[in-house]
Amino acid sequence: MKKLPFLLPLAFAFALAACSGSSTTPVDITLEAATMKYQPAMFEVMAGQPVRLTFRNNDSVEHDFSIMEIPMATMGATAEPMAGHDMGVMIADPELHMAALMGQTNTIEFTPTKPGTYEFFCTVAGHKEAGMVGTLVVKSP
Ligand SMILES: [Cu+2]
Repeated sequence: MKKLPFLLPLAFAFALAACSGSSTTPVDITLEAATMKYQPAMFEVMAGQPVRLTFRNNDSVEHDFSIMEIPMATMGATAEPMAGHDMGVMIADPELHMAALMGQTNTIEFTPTKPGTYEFFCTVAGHKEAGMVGTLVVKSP
């Protein structure tokens, strides 16, 4: 039992995996991008509730959905990268990220764990400044 401290992080990782693998059905949220805006620009989810977020890009340029920091049951949820997607100059990688080329749709699943207000935005150069920014509200269950 002297090796227990070494095993603890492992047990913690398994516990997290067990949580994210729960049978809770994810809530479906659809977010659209058009004319340099997110629609809706604000949406609410519950802490601990798995979210399946669908991002539909109806614009004529590529866009993405990014949150720099958000506590999640699964670390760093990132959708499959899309060829040709350019995140521009970023200081750090966003913890939650998915891109969609023009006319395409992408999906990401994550489980927020901490109630709060989180800013989401598009990392493509100039897009956030042009209005591609919104708010994700995580409510207490
Ligand atoms: Cu954009």
